[in-house]
Amino acid sequence: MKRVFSGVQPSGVIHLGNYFGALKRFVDFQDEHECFYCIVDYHAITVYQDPKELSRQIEDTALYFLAAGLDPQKVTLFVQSDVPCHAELGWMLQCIATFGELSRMTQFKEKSEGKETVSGGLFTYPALMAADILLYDTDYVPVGEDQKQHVELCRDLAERFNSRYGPTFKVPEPLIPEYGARIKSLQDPTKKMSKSDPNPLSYISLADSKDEVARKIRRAVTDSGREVVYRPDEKPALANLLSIYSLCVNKPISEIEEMYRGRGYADFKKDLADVIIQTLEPVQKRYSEYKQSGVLKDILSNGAKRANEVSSAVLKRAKEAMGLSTLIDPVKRTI
Ligand code: AQP
Repeated sequence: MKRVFSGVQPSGVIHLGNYFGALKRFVDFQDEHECFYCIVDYHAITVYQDPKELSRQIEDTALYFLAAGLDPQKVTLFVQSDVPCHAELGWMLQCIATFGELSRMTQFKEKSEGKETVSGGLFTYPALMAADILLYDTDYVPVGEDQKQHVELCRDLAERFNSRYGPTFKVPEPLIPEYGARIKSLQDPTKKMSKSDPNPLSYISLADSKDEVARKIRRAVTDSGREVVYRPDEKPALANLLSIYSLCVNKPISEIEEMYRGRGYADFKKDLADVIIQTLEPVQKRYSEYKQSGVLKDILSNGAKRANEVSSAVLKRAKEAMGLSTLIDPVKRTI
């Protein structure tokens, strides 16, 4: 079976972009691939997180993974900081990555822009992300478009390591979806929908109530005119809303344009709110069921155990290749 790895940061409420760009797709792999899905809490702390909020968000993110339809019997679901190999290989790969290539990461440029202070972790986190992926001999990494550059860096680091120290890592492939790879902010279609956006009107969270969804869609920016047509260059805000509609009902955009021919934005937006609500309903129901069941701790403990077994064997391989000490066996964690 081919291996799949991907992660989500517990840096805020999971939104429709994370759902269509990541979570929903994760489910599609679980029957025919060996999947490792990770809540990447070390990534989240590259910017300040309130400790209480962070531990709540770790739990919440894990619950949304399950609520999206992941079966804990089929996939390995775990929290990054429970598996020490991630931080260890992350450091080793920071020593392989160059200052120049880390400086070129557009996400670093975007997240550091205008900030008075920026953590070292925010700069080096793509090396940690590369470690996350390489530790599982991953074949495929399903991600949204914003993460493509980081997966490409991961490939470069794996190839550089292999050519310097001998074949050690499998070189993974990013899997970017044709649709849903970049859902935009509802308030500014030049920006992606993002968890850490301070304006909650910019995103639909998976936890939003029916009223909140309806209000956010009503307030979503649209472009001039009243024709419901998909023209991303001319009408980027409307194109984004049409993409969301199409993902919710799983129909091509052309069919939706046809449905709204001769009708205005108001009709379209009202129906869009309804299809989003219908998409969220089963997810929210499963979320509550999992939350009440109290099984999460066991699922994450089992996941950490399995992730630790697999990743420690790969870490050992990498330490040996580099000539680092392996007196403390990364698999057994004892001498
Ligand atoms: N707007 C988006 N459209 C499609 N896919 C998206 N993803 C994120 N935003 C969109 C995909 O969701 C997965 C998890 O993302 P992440 O938690 O690693 O962080 P991110 O990419 O930085 O997403 P956010 O929501 O913008 O978080 P913050 O605000 O904390 O940085 C990834 O596969 C990502 O591609």
